[in-house]
Amino acid sequence: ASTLRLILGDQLNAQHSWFDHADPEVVYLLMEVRSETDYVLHHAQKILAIFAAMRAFGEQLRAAGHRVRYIRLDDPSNRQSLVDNLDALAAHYQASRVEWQAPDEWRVDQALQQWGDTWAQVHQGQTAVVDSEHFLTARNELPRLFEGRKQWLMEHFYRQMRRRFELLLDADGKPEGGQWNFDHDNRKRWPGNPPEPRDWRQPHDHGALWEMLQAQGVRSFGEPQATQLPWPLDRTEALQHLDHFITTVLPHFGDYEDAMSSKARRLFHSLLSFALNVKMLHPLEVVRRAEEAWREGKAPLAAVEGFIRQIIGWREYVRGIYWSQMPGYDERNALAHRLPLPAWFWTGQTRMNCLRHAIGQSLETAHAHHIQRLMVIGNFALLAGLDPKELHHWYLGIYIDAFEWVELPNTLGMSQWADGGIIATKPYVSSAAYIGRMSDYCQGCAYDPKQKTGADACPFNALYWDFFLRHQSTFGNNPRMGMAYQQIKKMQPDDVQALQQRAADLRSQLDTL
Ligand code: FAD
Ligand code: DLZ
Ligand code: SF4
Repeated sequence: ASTLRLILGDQLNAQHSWFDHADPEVVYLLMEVRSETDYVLHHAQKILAIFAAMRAFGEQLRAAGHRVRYIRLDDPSNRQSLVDNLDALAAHYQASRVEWQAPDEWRVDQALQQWGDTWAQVHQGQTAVVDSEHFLTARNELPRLFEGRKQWLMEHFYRQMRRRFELLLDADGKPEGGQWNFDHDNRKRWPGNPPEPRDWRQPHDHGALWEMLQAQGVRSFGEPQATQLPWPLDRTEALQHLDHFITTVLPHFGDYEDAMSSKARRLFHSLLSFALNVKMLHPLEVVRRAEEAWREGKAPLAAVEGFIRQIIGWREYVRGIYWSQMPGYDERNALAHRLPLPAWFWTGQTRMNCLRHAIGQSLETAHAHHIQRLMVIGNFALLAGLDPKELHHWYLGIYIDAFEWVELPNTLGMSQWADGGIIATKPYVSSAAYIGRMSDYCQGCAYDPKQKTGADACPFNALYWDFFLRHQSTFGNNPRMGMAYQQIKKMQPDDVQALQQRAADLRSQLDTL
């Protein structure tokens, strides 16, 4: 009788206590399966990077003396689903016990629980779900942390995390620098200087893996970059990335956190989301490194605080939202938006320069930074009224770091307000003015950011005003949106009508923009 331990593709945590010592009775299982490649159309780099990292992880476990059964996608014994393979492997190894780490996705969590219940009953075996030892908060902790509060504000959560982990606190337990949040310092446009750091990532050749995926008929989209895959594929590489980010990039992270540029895709972002989300890096080691850089005078407080907030604040908070709202969160559509995604979401071929860059870059690199995701792509989708579930599937597929626990609350909640305002107290929408302020996109655009109506007018402008008009019954009394409605009140009826007409024209021909 032996114990099987399943390791999912986003559970590549070499620090996990499972691996503290090698036990010949324990067989670790990793499997490349169609049920995971096919639940959404993935970016090619995402499948390649996950498989390559899983393979490297399996090898490293073996080298450390563990027993590993690694099922490749084209292995003839592969039944192509996690649970069907578990059935076969449990029989093969005559397992008396099967264990897995709590999955981060509701779908997989359910599937494994159901499988485990049946298997344990039929075979008188034991199952156990253990912690993934990655996150800073427990899955179901959020409702308790917000007990008695009407609005579940991230900022409230974040301050509790700062205290709990004693991050950026002075000797009296007060926030360093006298305030919790330095966001107002972090909204600069990037003037082209300091120069964007060179791409510090090490390219990997996974041409053979790509050929296998194609031979097996695995569908994907985006540039595979199979022979120069740039993502960190094991913990050693991930630590090198972290090191590079902390020493050379972090000092500028804050200033240009919200900036966008057609000349610099990464700007001063960390590109650590993949390594974090597949658990090669622990969130606490990342933020402690950032804090240390500040204490040593190597990075300004505003940059360090902003970076730490993304990880111990937003990242943990959205995970808590996910588990408090699932199942059913992915069905929410508070604004009843139903338009299909325009075809250029899959090609980047649009004359709107901001979207051409943000989507084109996403297709090429499987990455876009936060403001591109939120204030260009998400903003357009919300203004145009695209179907939030369709959009959710697009985001879940395209980004290297996209796993449902983090992608869904960001897309459906933060960016589309489709949850009715659980995450975002007001919708993240803007006209061309914001994009023009934070980027150089408008300068190279076929549309005129100053015009609201007319064939050359920037589509964001009419769609922006039309959004407020269409959703007046929902937002008209929201004090945080009062300004927009005040401005609408001052408009001439003819102007309002022209805006609505322009918006209707745009929404009827999104494919052609
Ligand atoms: P940096 O800007 O360097 O930030 C550092 C780290 O902070 C990130 O690696 C990430 O772990 C964390 N972080 C920052 N913002 C968020 C956030 N809003 N939520 C959770 N963690 C955050 N992030 C994902 O990891 N996976 C997703 O699928 C994902 N989908 C998104 C969809 C939309 C519509 C939006 C608006 C945001 C989404 N984000 C997602 C958040 C954010 O855009 C990415 O984490 C970030 O761009 C990753 O690049 P980076 O590592 O260079 O981040
Ligand atoms: C994303 C992904 C892909 C494409 N393929 C696999 C796979 O073949 N095997 C696997 O174990 N995990 C894969 N993953 C990651 C899973 O989808 C992820 O573990 C679940 O969504 C739970 O978060
Ligand atoms: Fe985007 Fe409008 Fe600016 Fe063009 S003018 S880049 S469409 S915001």
